[in-house]
Amino acid sequence: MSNLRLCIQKGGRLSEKSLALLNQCGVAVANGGSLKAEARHYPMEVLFLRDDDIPQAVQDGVADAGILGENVALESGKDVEIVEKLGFGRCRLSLAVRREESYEDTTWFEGKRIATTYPRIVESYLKEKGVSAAIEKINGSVEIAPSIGLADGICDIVSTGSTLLSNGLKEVETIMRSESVLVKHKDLEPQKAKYLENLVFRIQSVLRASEFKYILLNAPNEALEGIMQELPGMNSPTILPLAKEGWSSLHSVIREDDFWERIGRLKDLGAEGILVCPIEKMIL
Ligand code: PRT
Ligand code: ZN
Repeated sequence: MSNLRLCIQKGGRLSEKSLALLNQCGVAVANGGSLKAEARHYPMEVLFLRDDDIPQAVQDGVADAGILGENVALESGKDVEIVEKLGFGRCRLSLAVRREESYEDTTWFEGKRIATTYPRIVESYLKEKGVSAAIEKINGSVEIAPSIGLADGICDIVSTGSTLLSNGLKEVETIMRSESVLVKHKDLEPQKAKYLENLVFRIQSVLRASEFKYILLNAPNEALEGIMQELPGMNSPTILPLAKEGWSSLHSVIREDDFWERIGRLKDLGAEGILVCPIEKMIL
């Protein structure tokens, strides 16, 4: 029976986090610098490739699945299916021009030259906006193109914005937001599809867990109803009586994103002794 073949980026920004995610899923992979590694505890082998080569490998069935930036998957134009967004490697693909330009809207780019590593994405964006500009494909150091007279503007990945800033550029349009994604071959054989499905199930449990915290608190019984309104939880909270007469302990889960606001309200409602713990896996 053949194992699942997953390719991940070799030695780039996404490599470590891809391996860490697999590890959290109980799949141990040694990154010993070789091109291929057998996973331990899972019927899978991992190929280490340049991110640009992953879409082709997955399309052609050289690999069954891959982890890469959504921007690279889209730019490749290859026929692969996005299975899951993975929440790391977040960035945006943006247009930028010299800081001193007075920019109002995309018509600024009419008849101009744009340097980018993402010609397909830029072309389809300009088409949608009805702007015609010359696209110069370059493979690295896109941010210096305007200062050396190679282009009027650029389209590149932006994360903090400090690369643009230190090259005298300003971000003027966001074309897309991107994060790492799991992609798969369009037509996997049944056994491999099962292995991948199981891996996706584990990934989802890990990702979901990172969005929530486990919360335990004590409260007087008469405050419980109000507190429960604040804690929708996974289902309904667990309530256990405390040795102290008229008091209970309540256990539930709470979303990470509005965590501090809710904690404030819980205290106002009479909650005491609040404990908050990370959740490692969350299976619904
Ligand atoms: O060798 P290989 O071809 O595999 O790698 P690569 O050099 O093509 O890609 P790599 O490892 O740099 O990035 C892999 C993926 O990480 C990208 O395709 C994005 O999906 C994602 N990602 C997230 C980023 C960034 N953040 C990022 N900040 N990719 C690149 N950058 C670069 C950007 O090109 C620019 O030079 O960082 C600079 C901007 O960062 P700020 O923080 O200054 O705005
Ligand atoms: Zn690359």
